[in-house]
Formats: sequence, C-alpha cells, structure tokens
Amino acid sequence: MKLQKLLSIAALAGMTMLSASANAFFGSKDDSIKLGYLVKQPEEPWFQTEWSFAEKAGEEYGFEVIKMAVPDGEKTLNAIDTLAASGAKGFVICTPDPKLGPAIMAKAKSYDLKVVTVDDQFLNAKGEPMVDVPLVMMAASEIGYRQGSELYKEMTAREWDAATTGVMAITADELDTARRRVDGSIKALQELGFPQEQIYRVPTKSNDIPGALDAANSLLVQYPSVTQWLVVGMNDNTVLGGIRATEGQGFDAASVIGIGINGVDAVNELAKSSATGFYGSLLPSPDVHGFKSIESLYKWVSEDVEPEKFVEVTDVVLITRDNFRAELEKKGL
Ligand code: FCA
Repeated sequence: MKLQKLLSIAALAGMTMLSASANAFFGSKDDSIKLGYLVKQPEEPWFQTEWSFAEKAGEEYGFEVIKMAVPDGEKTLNAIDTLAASGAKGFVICTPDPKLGPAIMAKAKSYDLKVVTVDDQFLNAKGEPMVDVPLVMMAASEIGYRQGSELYKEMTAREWDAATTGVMAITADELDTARRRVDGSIKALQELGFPQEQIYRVPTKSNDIPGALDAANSLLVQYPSVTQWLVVGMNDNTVLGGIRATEGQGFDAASVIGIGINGVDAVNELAKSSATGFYGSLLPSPDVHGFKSIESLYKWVSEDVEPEKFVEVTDVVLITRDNFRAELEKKGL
C-alpha cells in the first residue's frame, strides 16, 4: 500500500516535470493567446472604439488582439488565412456582408478557429439568421423606436406644423439591424400620430455619407412642397448624408431635425461652432460590444466556456450639442 502510494506520487511528479519541460521547450505557457477582431468599416469611430475596448480586454486577460479591416469578402477570407498562419485561436467579426456567413464559418472551421459575431448577424444560404453563431449586438428595434420618439419630441418642441413636414427615412433593408432600426423609428412616429403618407423611404446604395447623400438628394427633389424634414437612418453617417443633402438644397438648420445612431461617429458634427440640422445621436455601447465579444471568445478558447448565443445590449443615451462631452466622458470614451 505504502509502496503503491509512493510510486504514484513519483509518477505524478514525473509527469509534472515532463509537462514543465515541454512547456519550457515549446513556450506554450508564456505565449499569449492571439485573437482577431475583424471589422467591415474601420473608418467609423464606432469600430475604432470596439477595437480599443477589445484591446482593454486583452490587457486585462493577457491575450493579444489582431485588428484587421475587412471591407469585402475577399479581404475577409484572406484575413482568416493570415490569422490562422499567425497562430490565432479565433476571431470576433463584424462582416462586410451577412451573406458571407457560411463561407466565413467554413474557412474558420477548416483551421479550427472559433468565431463570435458582433453587430451584424450572419445569414445562411436561405437568407435566414445563423443563430448558432454567437452574436453581440444592440437592441435594434428599441433603439430605432427611441430615434422616432425623440424626433417627434423635438418637432413638437419646435411647434412645427405636421402638415408641411416630411420624414426622410434612408433605408438599408438588406442589413437586418438597419431594417429593424428604421422600422422601429417609423413605428414610433406613426404611433405618436405623424401622418403615415408623409413618411418617405429611400434606399441607400452604400452605408456611408456619400451613399446616403445621393439617396437623400433623389428623395428631396420629389417632394418640393415639404418645408421641414425629420431625418431617419440606421446610423450617424446615414443621417449625416441626409442632413448634407438638405443643406445642399437650401434648408436651414432650424427646418431640419436628424438624430443618428452610434454617437461616437457624430462627435465632429456636434462639436461644430454652430448648430446644423443634425440635432443629436443615440449613443449605445461600443465599449461593451468590443469588450464583451472578445472576452467571451477568450473564455471559449482558454477555458472552453461556450459564449451565450445572443447578447443584446440595450443601454442608450441621447447626446446633443449640450451634453455630448459629458456623456462620452461618463463611458470613458
Ligand atoms: C452596423 C452599422 C454600424 C454600427 C453597428 C452597431 O454594423 O453599420 O455603423 O451601427 O451596426
């Protein structure tokens, strides 16, 4: 009995020594884990903020974040090759196109990389959401609803006549989160009594200021009798494109109310020395998206804890010219 015990202790000690020398040899114990963070539009402060909070998580837990820009499908698939070659164990991604979901997952699987999606959900070949891939995103319909409510509130405060007011809703329906935000906004306006027939939708070709500007220009020329505009869009850049179009067609700041979504992309506009038609923005939590998504990936990779399939981030605050500095500071942005 005694001998057996001694032998097993000796065996255990031997195993520990073996694994200690293996660690020293391969360096596996000290090497930090590498994780990718791939975003479709790195020029948006939204995604830069996600990156910087992902790096905070990396500092806290001791892993390395590889930041990559993936503006199209080809760059996305190449990025996954590069990540695998550098020894990364997985990545967080905001895809440039939800329909790339199956191709991204197939490539990730071929390298045994784990994937967490952020902001935009993957779609399968049938166009259905790929609910098995973990997702961190904002509460799109609710934030849209808040946009519509705040627009109505500001229009009422300015005592506008609804009869001469139009809603310019710049849409991007192929992106689910965009469709839900804009639909939520329109729902709020309708529920508050805004005339349905004065809500005009126009699709944008690209989710940036130039795309939205073109869309808005084509809409404005169709409704010359409208004297005040409410501008709805899925994010700050979309609404800013709408605002720039109204300026180009002679509307002054007092006749236009636009409220964006993202907040961090609206800072330059809100800091301008005089007011524009861009009244404010709804600031969700890019800090939480960036930190939580990669934290859950890290725990998956290092502790085998599977992330929740769906994390919906609901916090949102309206920032305007009056409070944006204080509100951003509160979040450490
Ligand atoms: C989408 C938009 C971004 C941001 C994000 C949360 O990806 O394109 O601007 O709003 O959702």
